[in-house]
Amino acid sequence: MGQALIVIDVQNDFCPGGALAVPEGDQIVSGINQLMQDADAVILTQDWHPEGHSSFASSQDRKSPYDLTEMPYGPQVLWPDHCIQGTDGAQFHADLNSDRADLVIRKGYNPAIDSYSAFFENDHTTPTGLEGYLRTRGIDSLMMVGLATDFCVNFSAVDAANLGFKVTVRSDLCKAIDLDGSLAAAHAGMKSAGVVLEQGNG
Ligand code: VGL
Ligand code: ZN
Repeated sequence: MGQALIVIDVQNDFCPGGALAVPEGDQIVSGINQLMQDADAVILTQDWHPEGHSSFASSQDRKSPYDLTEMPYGPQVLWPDHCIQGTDGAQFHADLNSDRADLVIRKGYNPAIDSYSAFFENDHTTPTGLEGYLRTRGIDSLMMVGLATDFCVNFSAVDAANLGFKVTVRSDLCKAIDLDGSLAAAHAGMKSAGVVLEQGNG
């Protein structure tokens, strides 16, 4: 059975200079391009929000970026406006070899629900369709890289492991936001879900 490389949200807004910049987010791009060379399948995810998305602090009364709020589906961090559909910030980093992708899966387009994971929106029930795509292609093993380690990579890896995929995260090809211990919590959560965290081979 095949393996897929899943590249999470390597987009301008998550790189230095972007609206929700992840420190050193751009430094993983060339390593990811190299990994693409021997992957059976390459899938890119793209955070893709409509203007005024409910996860934006600007869309809520008296809230600032990085505040926590309560949504009908549970707690939600509020973010600066980012990855708005069609904007330059939502485009892939210019050096990412996006031509190599078999599939680009967009997420976060539902105005009322955020979507960190490549598999389910943050209500943990609405599917993105990626599971079906992978299963019908006979892919049972996933390598994950990208941004941000503690949000979209973490949620994607844990969901994939819970769905029964064999999941490895290349931590050296991910970068974190690290809000209030979120990176340590993500590492612990991924390990307990059975995700293998790998540092690469030099
Ligand atoms: C992400 C926060 C908001 C991510 C996306 O890609 O990790 N984080 N939207
Ligand atoms: Zn987002």
